[in-house]
Amino acid sequence: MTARKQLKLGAMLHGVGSSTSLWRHPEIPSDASVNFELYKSWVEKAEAGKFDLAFIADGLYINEKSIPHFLNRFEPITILSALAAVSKHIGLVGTLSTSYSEPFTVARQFGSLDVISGGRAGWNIVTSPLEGSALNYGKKEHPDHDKRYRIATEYLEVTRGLWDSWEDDAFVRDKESGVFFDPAKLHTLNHEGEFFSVKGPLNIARSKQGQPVIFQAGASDVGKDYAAKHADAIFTGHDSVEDAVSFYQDVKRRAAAFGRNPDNVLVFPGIGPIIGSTEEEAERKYQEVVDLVSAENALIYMGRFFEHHDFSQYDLDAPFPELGDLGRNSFQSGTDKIKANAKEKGLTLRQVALQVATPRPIFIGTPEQVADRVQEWFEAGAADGFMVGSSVPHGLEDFIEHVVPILQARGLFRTEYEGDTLRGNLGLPIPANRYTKAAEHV
Ligand code: FMN
Repeated sequence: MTARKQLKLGAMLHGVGSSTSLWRHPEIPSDASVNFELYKSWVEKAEAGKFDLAFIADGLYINEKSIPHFLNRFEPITILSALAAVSKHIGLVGTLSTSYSEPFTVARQFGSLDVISGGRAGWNIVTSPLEGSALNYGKKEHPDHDKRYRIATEYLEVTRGLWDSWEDDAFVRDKESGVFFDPAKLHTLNHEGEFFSVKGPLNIARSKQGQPVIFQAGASDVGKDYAAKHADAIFTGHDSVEDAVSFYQDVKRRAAAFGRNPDNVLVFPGIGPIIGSTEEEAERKYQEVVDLVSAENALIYMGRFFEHHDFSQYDLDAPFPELGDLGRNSFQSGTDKIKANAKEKGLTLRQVALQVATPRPIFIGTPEQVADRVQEWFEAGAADGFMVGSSVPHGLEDFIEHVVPILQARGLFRTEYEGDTLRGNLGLPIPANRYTKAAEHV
C-alpha cells in the first residue's frame, strides 16, 4: 500500500493581525507585533503541532493609513534568526522584496539563516506592490509590475548562483597541512546582466538542505509563470474551492510546460480559520471581529491595495466606482479580483469594502467541520498545504490544538517530523550544486 499523500501546513505569524481593528479585541495583546515572547510561543506551538513552517509576511512602506500590524513590526530575517535558536524542526520562511534589495546581501542573509537553523530557511519572494516603497530606497520611481518580475528573475538567478559558490566539501579545514579550503571547489559567479552586476563568490557555504526553499507570492499571469518556472512553492489566496482548484491546475500546468515536475511546486492557499466548540460559537467569534470594523476603517483598509486611494470621496451606497487601471501597478492580481467581483455581483462600495476588510471565512465551524473543509480542498486538488493565520484571536492556536489532531487521526498530516530540514518537511529535492553537477556530467 502506498502511503497517503500528506498535507503541508504553514503558520502565519501576524502580530496584532491582518485586519485594521483586530488589535482592539480584548484577547489580542496590543503589542503582539513586537513581542518576541509571543512569536516564540507561536513557533513552539506550531512545532509541537508538527507544522512544516512558520511564515513572516512583510512590506516596505507605511503611512498613517496602514493597518496597525504594519506600523511597528519585526524585520523578517531578524525575527526568524531569533526563532531559529528556539526551534529544531520547523521551517522558517521570510518575505523579502527583489525590487528593493541587493542579491549579494540577500543571498548572505538567507544563506546565514539557512546555516544557523540547520537547513530550515525559506524565502518568500515578493516584488513589492506599494509605489511608496521607492521613496524609502532613494529610487525615482516604482518599477512597473512586469518589470518588477523581470528584475526578480535575474535576481534569483544571481542569488542561486551565489549560493553555489562553495561546493559542499570545499572547506577542508586541515590544521595539520594548513589547508582551509580547496580552491578547485570555490566558484566565482562573475554575473553581468540587465539589472545586476555581481562578481561573487559568496562568503557563506550551503546548508544541509543545499539552498533555501523559494516561495513566491503573486498571482497575476506573470506571477504564476514566475512561480511555475522558479519557485518551490506558491503562497496564494482564494474565495472558493472552485477558484482554488483552477489556480492549482493552472500553476501545475505551467510548471510542466517549463519542463518541471509539477509536484515540486507546492500550492499553499492562505486561510484564517475560525473554530468554535459549536457552530454558534464560531459565528459569534466572527461577528465580534466584524463589529470592530466600521465602514470608514474598511475603506481605508481597501484603499491600501489601490495605492492608498481615498475611497471616502464616493457615496458608500452607490455601485463600486469605476477605477480604470488604478491598482494594476501594485497588487495587480488582488485589485483585478476586487473589481471583477464587484462588477459581476453588482455590489455597492460599502459591501465591497466590508467584504475585503472582514471576509466571511470559508473555514469556519467546529473542529470537525474545519477539518472536513481542509480535507475537501486537499482532496479536490485545490492545495498541497495551507498557510494558517489568525483572523480572530487564537485562530492559529485553536487550529493547532483542535484541528491538527483530527487531520492526524485521518492520516492526512504527520504525527512526527520525517526530517529536520525544510526541504525534508516539504518532500522537496535538495538541489545539487551546479558546479558539482556539471562536473558529474563531463
Ligand atoms: N507583497 C509584499 O510586499 N509582502 C507580502 O508579504 C506579500 N504577500 C502576498 C501574499 C499573497 C497571497 C499575494 C497574492 C501577494 C502578496 N504580496 C506581498 C504582493 C506580491 O508580492 C505582488 O507584488 C503583488 O501581488 C502583485 O503581483 P501579482 O499581480 O502577480 O499578484
